[in-house]
Amino acid sequence: RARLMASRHGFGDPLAAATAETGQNGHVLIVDDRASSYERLSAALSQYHRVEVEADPHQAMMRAAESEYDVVLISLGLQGFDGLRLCSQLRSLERTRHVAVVLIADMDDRGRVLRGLDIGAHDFLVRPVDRNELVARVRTQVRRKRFAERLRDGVQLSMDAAITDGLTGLHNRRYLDMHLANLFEDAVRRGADLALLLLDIDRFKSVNDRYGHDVGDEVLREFATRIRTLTRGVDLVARYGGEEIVVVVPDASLDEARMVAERIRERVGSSPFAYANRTRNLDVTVSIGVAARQLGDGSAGELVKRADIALYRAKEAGRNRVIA
Ligand code: GH3
Ligand code: MG
Ligand code: MG
Ligand code: MG
Repeated sequence: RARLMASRHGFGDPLAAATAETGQNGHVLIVDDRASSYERLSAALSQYHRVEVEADPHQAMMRAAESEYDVVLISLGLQGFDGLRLCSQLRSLERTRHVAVVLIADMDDRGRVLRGLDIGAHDFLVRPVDRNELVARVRTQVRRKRFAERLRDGVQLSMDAAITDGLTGLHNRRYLDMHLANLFEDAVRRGADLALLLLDIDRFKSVNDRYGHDVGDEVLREFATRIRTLTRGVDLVARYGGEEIVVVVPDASLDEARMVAERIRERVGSSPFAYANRTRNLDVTVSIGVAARQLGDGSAGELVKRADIALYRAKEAGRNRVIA
């Protein structure tokens, strides 16, 4: 694609080649109310970018919030409006704060240019604007913005990966440890209920032994899916250990949590788990220990301990049951 664009603009034009090299054309909004000025800017830039012009700064703000511009060029010579105000508005709104702002200033506007850079403008040009310099600086901003976007996406991805269990897609133990404490403190502050379910698949070792580790993994994924369908967005579902899952249910009493647990136990045990592309299936059951916050609990750890004891008793009592 870069090569196509380079040939369209001619290999002899180094600016065109460099712009094509970014692989992205960029979307530019020029905010300027003097036709003689914006026509020149637009003519120079539209060879390389998708360019729009807006003379009204209020409209410009609305358009910037609605469209994905890479660069907003703001003339500081607008009639009755300080372009710097638009600059700081763009910076303060979530939808627009990543757009690159380039100021176009008159020779005697040095003071405002400095203030503009202070409040977040990325670059500036002084009139009379040199065409090549304009194109080069806008291209640099498009590139910089794309680079920052890739960086942000990467950071987001690795943050997601750090709190997600790779096999089941549930939250991992680290996330549970971080947020269970928050949920507990929040419940104490509000004087609200808080319940915790500890789920453990029955005789899971024998699933691995009989059918292999891969089938065990498939069962774990299906187990997680069934639990997810029975919990709400506010519930915290996390893989606690190998075949153990914790469900934290805010605002639930012991009785309410017992009913949630009973529904999960039923959903797991009532129909067999498919594996090997749904050509085979096997029966799975789960034991669940339930605990709820009591007056005098000092930390969420005490809920986990009581749920663990209840789970142990459920196993002792013959498995495939809920004990609260
Ligand atoms: P019970 O809980 O009913 O007492 O019996 P169990 O056989 O489930 O008990 P145990 O906790 O001793 O065994 C859990 C097994 O889960 C052991 C381990 O091999 C298996 N396991 C843990 N993590 C994974 C995993 O990610 N994939 C697979 N396939 N197996 C796992
Ligand atoms: Mg276990
Ligand atoms: Mg066990
Ligand atoms: Mg088990």
